[in-house]
Amino acid sequence: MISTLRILGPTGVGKSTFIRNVLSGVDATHSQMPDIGEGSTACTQKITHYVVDLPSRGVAGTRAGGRRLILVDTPGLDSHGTPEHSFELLRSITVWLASLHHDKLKLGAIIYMYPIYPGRITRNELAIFRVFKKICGTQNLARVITITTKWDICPPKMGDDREAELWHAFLGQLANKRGRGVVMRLEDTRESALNVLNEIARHCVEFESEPVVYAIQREIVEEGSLLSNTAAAKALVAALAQKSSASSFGDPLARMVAYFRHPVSP
Ligand SMILES: Nc1nc2c(ncn2[C@@H]2O[C@H](COP(=O)(O)OP(=O)(O)O)[C@@H](O)[C@H]2O)c(=O)[nH]1
Ligand SMILES: [Mg+2]
Repeated sequence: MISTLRILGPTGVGKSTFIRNVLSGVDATHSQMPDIGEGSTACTQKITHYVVDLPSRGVAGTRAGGRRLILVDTPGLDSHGTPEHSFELLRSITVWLASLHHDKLKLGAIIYMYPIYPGRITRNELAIFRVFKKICGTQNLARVITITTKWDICPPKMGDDREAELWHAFLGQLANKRGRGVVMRLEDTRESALNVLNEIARHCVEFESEPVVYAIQREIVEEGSLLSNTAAAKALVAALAQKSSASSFGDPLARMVAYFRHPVSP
């Protein structure tokens, strides 16, 4: 059984660190290891896949034994400075999700990582959450696994406040709906990475019989929308326009439409 896990989150949150800890915990012989960034430097420039074969007895006794997990490391949508990089990332995430749906393959889970430290959630991060929500569809957020990092450098009281703030800003809409969103705390250790992986694998098993159609899959594959007309693309344009001053950015929508017409490799 194969479960594909898409890992998203801002640059520097610890996506590559998590994958590295998982790989070294499950199989010490892995030749390909993700590079770790310094601070908030973007090390992950491209979407990269890592294959994790769980031992047949499972990890710490889950039913997920013998399962193959494919971890897809995805750079932050706001990582690289130029809007074209963000457009390209949205394009590749969309192509990937749309082709999965088109081929009737299921996505095990979407994992969103967020650093609990430092700082409060900024307007720009809220805008990026909005893009993410539009990719998923609000009704599917309960299926997203949210992982928080950097607890070791965060004062405990502040951590609890941030977690509540994150829940409210990101997953708050779930409270009145199905309320099944999962938020997990991750440390930069092999043990913590495997515990979290275990929970993720359990989640995949639990929801296997209830496949989800994410909003952008529906829009692109079922409704035949152009990427620039999707809700996620519109939210990304709004996020980027908010971040940059109007004069340096030009007309964001026109710039995105032009990019999607003639994409160039970033
Ligand atoms: N203090 C602390 N640092 C972390 C943690 N996770 C990752 N880092 C550091 O954060 C930086 C960025 O990590 P990286 O995995 O490259 O982030 P990515 O851009 O999301 O892939 C690196 O210096 C990591 O060592 C954590 O839980 N606590
Ligand atoms: Mg990385």
